[in-house]
Amino acid sequence: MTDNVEKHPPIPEERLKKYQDLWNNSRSSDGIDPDVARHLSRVKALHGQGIEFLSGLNKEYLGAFMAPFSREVEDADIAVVGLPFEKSAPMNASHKFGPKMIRELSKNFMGTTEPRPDGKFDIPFDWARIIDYGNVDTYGQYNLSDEVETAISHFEKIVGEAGCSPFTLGGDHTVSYVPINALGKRWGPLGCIHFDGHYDLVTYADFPYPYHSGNQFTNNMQQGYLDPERMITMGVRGRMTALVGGHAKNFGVTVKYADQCRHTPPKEMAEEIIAVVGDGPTYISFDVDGLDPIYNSASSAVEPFGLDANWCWDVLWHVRKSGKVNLVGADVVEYAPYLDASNTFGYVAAGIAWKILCWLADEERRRNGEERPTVWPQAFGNVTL
Ligand SMILES: [Mn+2]
Repeated sequence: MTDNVEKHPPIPEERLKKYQDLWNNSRSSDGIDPDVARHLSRVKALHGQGIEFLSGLNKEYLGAFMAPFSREVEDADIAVVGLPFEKSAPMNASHKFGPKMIRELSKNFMGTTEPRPDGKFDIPFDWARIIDYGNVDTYGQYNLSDEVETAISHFEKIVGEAGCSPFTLGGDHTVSYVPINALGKRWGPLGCIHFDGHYDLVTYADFPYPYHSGNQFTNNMQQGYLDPERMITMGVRGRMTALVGGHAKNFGVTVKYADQCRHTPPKEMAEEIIAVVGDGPTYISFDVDGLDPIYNSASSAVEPFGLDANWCWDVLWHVRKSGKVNLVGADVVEYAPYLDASNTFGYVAAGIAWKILCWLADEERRRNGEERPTVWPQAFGNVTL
């Protein structure tokens, strides 16, 4: 301790005056990205300023990612749909509460805009009319086939009749059967970008049931709605890897084991994906058990030494940035919230879903050739900062 401290020179008077002026007169909306400013003032005009900011707003009124709850699929471009299936989860379950929990967590920390690696912002609610359809209710259906068929009837309206792009929240991986089937009927055979700890390529000959969480892809392949030659699976490891690998080879699905992914830079991985899926209609299926347990151990088939969530996001960003892939739908599945005491893994699942949703809204804008802003029909009350 010494008394003669030599102070660092003070901040020059001119700069200090500027900071005092900002302190007294500047609000956080001054100087922000003009597209974001336009979005925020539009939302504010809808009495929804509080959608973007954490505030006293009662977010029970809002759906996933702050989308309005609606079943008016004719007036929507993207429908977020919850499929609360869990009958086919092999071990520890609670997947049926996955859509509900991802929806809630997505409202807790996300706004309506998202910063991107290129310094710009995603503003999905200005680009496309996004609704949260809520969950397909299969209460009282004790047979998985009945549940799937109920969901199929909803997706016939959402995708088949209204032409919405579906973003599906699971539920165990059985749920992917439904959107892939509906989208395959609409667009022709899909390509698939698939993150998973497992192939999920079980056949009817292996296990004679029409629907479960291991045959959602192969059942669509044998009907011509999913093209195995345009499918790539990243993150495979652990149980069943050697056994089901024969199906991957015989169907012709491209596989990257988790260990191979770890040694592949995201940009290189993106190039491989683009080469496999091509420019045809493409679906993303993200099983959270593809992730390392540090990012997700709240699922029914946990495998150590999995994918890094940030690596997955970088890979997806590079694919998106290329502009070469025609994304028509996506899902995030297998999250089991009762195994997630701190909600950590739910936040990761919701975060991945949000980033893919931003991409899907960007694609929707491109396909439509125009921006179709989401309108929130509910009154939120005037929430001010
Ligand atoms: Mn899976």
